Amino acid sequence: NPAFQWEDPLGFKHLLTEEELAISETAERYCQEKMAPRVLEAYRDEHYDQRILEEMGDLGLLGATIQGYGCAGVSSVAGGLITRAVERVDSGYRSAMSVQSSLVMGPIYEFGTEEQKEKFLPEMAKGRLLGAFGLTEPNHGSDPGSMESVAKPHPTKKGYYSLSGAKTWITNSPIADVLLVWAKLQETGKIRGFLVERKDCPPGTLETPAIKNKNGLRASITGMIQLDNCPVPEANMFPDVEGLKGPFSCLNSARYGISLGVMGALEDCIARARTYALERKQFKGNPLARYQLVQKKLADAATDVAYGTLASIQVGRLKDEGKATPEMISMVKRQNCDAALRNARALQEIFGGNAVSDEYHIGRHVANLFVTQTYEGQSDIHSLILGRAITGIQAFV
Ligand code: TGC
Ligand code: FAD
Repeated sequence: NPAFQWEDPLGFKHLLTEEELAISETAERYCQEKMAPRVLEAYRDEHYDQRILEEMGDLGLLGATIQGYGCAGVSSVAGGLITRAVERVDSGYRSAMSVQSSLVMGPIYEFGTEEQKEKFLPEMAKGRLLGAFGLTEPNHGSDPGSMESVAKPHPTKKGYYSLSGAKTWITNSPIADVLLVWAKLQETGKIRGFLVERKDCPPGTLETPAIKNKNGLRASITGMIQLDNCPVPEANMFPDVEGLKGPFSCLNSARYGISLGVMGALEDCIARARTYALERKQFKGNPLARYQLVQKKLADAATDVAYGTLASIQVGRLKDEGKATPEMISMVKRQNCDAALRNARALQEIFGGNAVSDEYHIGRHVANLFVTQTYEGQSDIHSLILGRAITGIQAFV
């Protein structure tokens, strides 16, 4: 007789292949043994240990869905299981990895020239070159189509563009070696992607100041990208893709990864809240877990994890068959991020005053999950993407 597993209530593991199970186990083991012991200090100090990316590279966890160029070539579901394992420890660690894998390696693989792929992908897969993705600007977040960053032919350097503009809230930017910057070509007004290599930028043309004192995602580094007539060789522009579908195609993979990642964070909240509720006693020596209101919080969260995980597995399978639409990805990104934040906030109550101590970890997850609901399309923006698809009416403007 099968027994109910509270860690996997609807048995999603039965849907995984042997290879996906093995990848998930490798990622979980690494994350719990090597990442988890670092996270408290990293979060307190707002410090990202760059060796993490190299360690992940050694295990083949970076750009894992890419075929060739030193990458593992696994399924989208396996890629999502990696983000789930990383985000079980911390959303900031997952963020640093998602940007590297989905938002920089992904577009180089999808849109880059053969030279760009060979130059960047193998080193990025090893975690020796770090990437950042610059789309959001100080005046344009949800509406990146209105961006002001501009690229024009360089006035003195033949074969170069000159990039000017500012990007903000950019994960990894202060420490990135290669910054994928989306800017409008002055001559056409169309958005194009440029690979800006920090080592080649003359002094004063590229600045990447950190945004300090964040109250979420403190274990990842976030900053700005400021470009002042920065020369970038034409060979570093993606040759063919133009318009918003360039950056948005990469976002499809990253948003998919987040949909499973946040399930990992919520699973960690459930496990910690369950342990706490079983140990903490109030009113005549009863454990908190004895009380119905506490049990409902755990039941709600376990149900949302089970449903959210199954939905993401389904979308991942369709993605690999070329049958997933961007709206499906909006649906699982929005639903799982909202559910993770809502349930994490409810589970936080179980810890009473101890929730305020970072050593119980739940407050860190809650602060992080607010960010996951905001970046890569805030949840209300995904509602409008879905509403447009349902009604045929555009409600953004
Ligand atoms: P819209 O008219 O909808 O689309 C313009 C063109 O883009 C195409 N497109 C897509 N293509 C592929 N996949 C998608 N998901 C796509 N969404 C749109 C579309 O087909 C069209 O192509 P074409 O050929 O007809 O020109 O454009 P809009 O300006 O009306 O867009 C509105 C909206 C709200 C959908 C869009 O702007 C949006 O999604 N806003 C949210 C912004 C966002 O997600 N920013 C993410 C920044 S990166 C980030 O947060 C990284 S955090 C990483 C981490 O740390 O983990
Ligand atoms: P706004 O666009 O100003 O929106 C504010 C609020 O208004 C939101 O709730 C939004 O839903 C709502 N709103 C906006 N327009 C509408 C509308 N038409 N109808 C209804 N409601 C609306 N960006 C990158 O490019 N690269 C990165 O690596 C990256 N990393 C990030 C890391 C962190 C820690 C954070 C916090 C953000 C990061 N971002 C990154 C930026 C992120 O994508 C944006 O913050 C996000 O897209 C929202 O943009 P905004 O902050 O400008 O909010």
